[in-house]
Amino acid sequence: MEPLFAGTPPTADHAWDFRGCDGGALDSAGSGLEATLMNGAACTTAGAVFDGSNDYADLDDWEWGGALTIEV
Ligand SMILES: [Ca+2]
Repeated sequence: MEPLFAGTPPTADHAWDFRGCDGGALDSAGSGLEATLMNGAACTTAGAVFDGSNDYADLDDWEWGGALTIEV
């Protein structure tokens, strides 16, 4: 089977790990940007859990653009 991606994956500019968080998570890249879970979204040891009704993660604002990839 051929790999879907050959080579070294790029390093993320920002990443938020919700496993074991406390209502939100700080950017693990050290930017200070915070993601806050809203409207019932909860932190668990497996990550953020959304109840299916109006939940979201509110990210601090930052300037971004150009080519990008988002992974969830
Ligand atoms: Ca909700």
